[in-house]
Amino acid sequence: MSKIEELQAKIGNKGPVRIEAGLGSQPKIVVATDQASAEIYLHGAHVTHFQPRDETPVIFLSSTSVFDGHKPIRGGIPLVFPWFGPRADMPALPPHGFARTRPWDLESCDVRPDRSVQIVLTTAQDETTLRLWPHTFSLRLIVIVSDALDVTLEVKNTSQTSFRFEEALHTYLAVADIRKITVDGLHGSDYIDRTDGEKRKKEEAKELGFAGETDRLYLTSAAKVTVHDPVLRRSIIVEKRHSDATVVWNPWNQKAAQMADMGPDEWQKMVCVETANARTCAVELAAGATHRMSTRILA
Ligand code: TA6
Repeated sequence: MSKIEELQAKIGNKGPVRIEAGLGSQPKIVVATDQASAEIYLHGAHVTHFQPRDETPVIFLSSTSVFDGHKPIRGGIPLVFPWFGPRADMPALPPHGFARTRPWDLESCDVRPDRSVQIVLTTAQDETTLRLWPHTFSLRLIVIVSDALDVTLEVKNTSQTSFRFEEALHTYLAVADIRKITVDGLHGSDYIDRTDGEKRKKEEAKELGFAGETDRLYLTSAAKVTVHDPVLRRSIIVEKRHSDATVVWNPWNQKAAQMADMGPDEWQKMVCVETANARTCAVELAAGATHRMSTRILA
């Protein structure tokens, strides 16, 4: 039995949900309800598509992303765990940790009474992760597709001692033109400007606009963030729970040109608004304890 047949047999005949061979023949879960459509790859438990009915896609996916079951997917919602960006003490390790490059397992798939679909994916430590990070853990990604997209990353510490970790739902939102959008919900928050020597600053803009490379880690940002897109005449709302940090990122033309997996000029069509806990917001998790960080994305 192929992996795809095995997964299809596991979920059975679930009406709005099916398993398909995605790009690079990688298994993906396809959800199509009367409220929205969504796609999730098992590689990295990676949501690559979300589109409410009567809307254009809300999530951006690069047309040149690699789908080889090893490299991270470019676009969608990469999962960042257990460190954010390059690891401070070991910069040679994979940036953003290993959750986004792991093969995840399908735990369950349910159509709920309100016709939303809940998919749960899991992974845990193995020899590879223990070489990179010496802790045992289990992760669950809970995705609910309704007219909104709800994503929860659950981290359980299965070891005998506490550990500290960083995390992010590194969400690539689809926009018509990065130069025309504005982002609100960040005014007054302290941030680390990663394009300016990691200087600590305070967000003075009531509405953040974009005119060049932007890479900001907001450290006092638990409230919802809204992306206003006047060209598409829509606002994307990113609500957060148990997340004190928000990252806003666009590579702009020069950085994007160095990225082999970002399609030509596609940097103009995306903005990352990441629900996160990083740096001073990193999570300290006691032995046996569980932490859940969630985002709800609606347009
Ligand atoms: O979250 C923003 C960021 O850390 C940027 O610094 C940027 O490089 C980006 O993530 C993408 O990282 P990646 O490892 O996916 O190329």
